[in-house]
Amino acid sequence: MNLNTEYTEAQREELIQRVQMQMSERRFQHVLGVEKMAVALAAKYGASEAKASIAALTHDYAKERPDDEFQMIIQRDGYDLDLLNYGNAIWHGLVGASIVQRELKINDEEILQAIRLHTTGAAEMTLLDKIIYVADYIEPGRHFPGVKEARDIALINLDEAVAYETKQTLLHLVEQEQKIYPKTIETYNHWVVERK
Ligand code: DGI
Ligand code: FE
Ligand code: FE
Repeated sequence: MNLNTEYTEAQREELIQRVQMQMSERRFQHVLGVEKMAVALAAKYGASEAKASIAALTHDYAKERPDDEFQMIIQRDGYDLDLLNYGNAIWHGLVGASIVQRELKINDEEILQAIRLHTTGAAEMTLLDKIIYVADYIEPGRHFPGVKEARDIALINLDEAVAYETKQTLLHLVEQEQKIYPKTIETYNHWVVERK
């Protein structure tokens, strides 16, 4: 994907087809929902709609890859080996971005970073990072307690939406007694505690 040229409808269609081949119909519909939300948020908050579209369409590209593929890449490419103590939830974005880069030839660093951070967030996030993080949470196909509140906040204040989602996600993970990835805690400390 060469972003020096325009992002044409034909390129978008080709990307959609390649993404669709990688996942279940259900997940593909989620991805289309995230794209719709991300483009709307980009228009509202003044980000590149093309980059929002591409990052949204590719954010879960690697989610259905087997664990051993991620484990191999983590060891081969010099990632922090502590990552091996986590699973697909953490790997599919953080490591998945390198699969997107290699297979789809998407080299735009802003897009790749938004993919990397889409699950955990980070203390430092660009406008595009926030848009993908929030769009993933509030896309029209999501149904869970609190999603309406998250949608309402996202229309008013994007940073507030990042904080709300981060707190809800952490509450959910603790409730389920899931292992918390350190970056998820950094996101919480920055956006929920320090930003106040
Ligand atoms: O890929 P999606 O389902 O569209 O959404 P996602 O990438 O935001 O989240 C995937 C899962 O990861 C979701 O169930 C929440 C979970 N998650 C987020 N932060 C952490 C986490 N799971 C663990 N174990 N630890 C985390 O820090
Ligand atoms: Fe994801
Ligand atoms: Fe997603």
